[in-house]
Amino acid sequence: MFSDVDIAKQKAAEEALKRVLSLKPRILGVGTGSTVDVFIDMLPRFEKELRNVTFVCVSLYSAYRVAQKGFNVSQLSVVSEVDVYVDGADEIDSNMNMIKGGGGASTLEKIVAYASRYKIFIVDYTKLVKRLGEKHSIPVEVLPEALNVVYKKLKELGFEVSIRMVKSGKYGFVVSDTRGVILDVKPSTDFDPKELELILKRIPGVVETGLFVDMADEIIVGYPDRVEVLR
Ligand code: ABF
Repeated sequence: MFSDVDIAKQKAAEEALKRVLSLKPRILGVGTGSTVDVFIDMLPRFEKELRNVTFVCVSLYSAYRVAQKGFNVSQLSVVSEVDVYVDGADEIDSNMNMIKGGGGASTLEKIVAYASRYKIFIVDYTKLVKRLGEKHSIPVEVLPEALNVVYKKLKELGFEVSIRMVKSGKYGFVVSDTRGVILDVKPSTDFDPKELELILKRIPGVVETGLFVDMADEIIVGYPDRVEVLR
């Protein structure tokens, strides 16, 4: 049985696929997460149209899944420009700013988004918020060597901070695909995403943050009975 949220994700992914086909990318960036998983599952339906597309993925997991379906996957390191990027998000505000990186991949997500000419984000309706930070902390990826320095600085700046831990199996820190440690930072209720991004990025050792400001060209919001496209 599919939940309303599952159906909403499917609707958003389907719409994104239509958009991708109409944009005819040569290089397609693919994000990660459960909504993107649905998108990846739909790719074989358009095997003919996508046969000559090169995929660049932000996680080993997505790269593995796209390759398993028989598509061409390239390393991000040999690509400097991406035509279209499709990814999910954790929260989206009314200005189309986002928190991403709940899955720990925000660094590669931001690099591929930055390199992409057209950026499409696909979410279900539960991701829309009035203010960023309502439901999620902001993931901040740090160099392992800088963990304590950055942690202390963030506390001094007044943030609530926690080191992301592996939730199942053995205890330990989550380590990203880019070998960073993730700090989850809870900001004050009232913050300007652009300013906060600058404050965080100014701390040496911070590799990237999950704040995506002015990044989206298009956000496809799935509902159980429709999609809405924000531009
Ligand atoms: C990626 O996957 C992340 O930036 C975000 O944290 C997450 C969204 O996942 P889901 O689609 O499972 O909600 O896009």
